Amino acid sequence: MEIESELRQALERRELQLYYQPLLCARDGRIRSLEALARWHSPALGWVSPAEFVPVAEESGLIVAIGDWVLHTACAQARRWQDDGLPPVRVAVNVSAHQIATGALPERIREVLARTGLPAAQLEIELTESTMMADTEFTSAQVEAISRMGVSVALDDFGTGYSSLAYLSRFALNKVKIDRSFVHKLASDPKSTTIIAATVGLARGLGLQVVAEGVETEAQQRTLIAAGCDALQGYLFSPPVAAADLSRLSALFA
Ligand code: G
Ligand code: G
Ligand code: NA
Ligand code: MN
Repeated sequence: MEIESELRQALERRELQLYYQPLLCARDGRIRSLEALARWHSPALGWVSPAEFVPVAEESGLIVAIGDWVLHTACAQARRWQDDGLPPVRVAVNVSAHQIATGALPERIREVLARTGLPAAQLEIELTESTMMADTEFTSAQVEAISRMGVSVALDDFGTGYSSLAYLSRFALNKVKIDRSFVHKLASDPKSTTIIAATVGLARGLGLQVVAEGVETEAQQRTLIAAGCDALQGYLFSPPVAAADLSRLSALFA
């Protein structure tokens, strides 16, 4: 398959890059964290969306090497921003079930933090419910080990998987990210408002932060802040941008 064979060489050819999307604090509008998102420009295929290449990377196992590159690149970048004089920001990286399954992720994170000099508190990993469903005992032990280092752990795309409620208490989580499908339906489906309000209440009760993803309108922003979300992420504030372009947002850094 063409995507797979091209992807195999993408890392060494330096075709991947990370974009960063800010999360704004609901209280003061400041940026305290950024999500790193992989982007791929292939000379043969042009821009390939992560919605296309991440699944291929998962099936082929390439996601382990790519995820490792993402982790190191994001931590090095977060460290560089701070060296450049920006207030400390946390960088969030998406972690695949395959990376957890290697059993080596806690040690890799420890190495990358040591090598880049980024404090553990400035790194967050994002896991999805489907990741948490795989071999739950093993996965929760791995997540626990990562959490004990002081790295923040977020449950991504919350509400799209199964048994969400069980995972909230079972894993060492700090944050839930409400999936953008709920945010998208806010205006048209009153049930979405109820689901979001209930999620915030539940998360609060468990001591978790709540982020809403996919915020595109001011009406959504108002509703989500009223519902008690701690931070908001979406095109309304900024799309994912290249590291160099973040300087335009620097006035918003906490
Ligand atoms: O950035 P975009 O919305 O196009 O991403 C599409 C999907 O690809 C999302 O589900 C996102 O989580 C995933 N994705 C983007 N970057 C990474 C990455 O570095 N690692 C993993 N595992 N998934 C990623
Ligand atoms: O699955 P995950 O939550 O990691 O996916 C994040 C993806 O969501 C990013 O690839 C980003 O491009 C996309 N995204 C970010 N903000 C918005 C938004 O406001 N609306 C929509 N539709 N997608 C968004
Ligand atoms: Na994510
Ligand atoms: Mn998400």
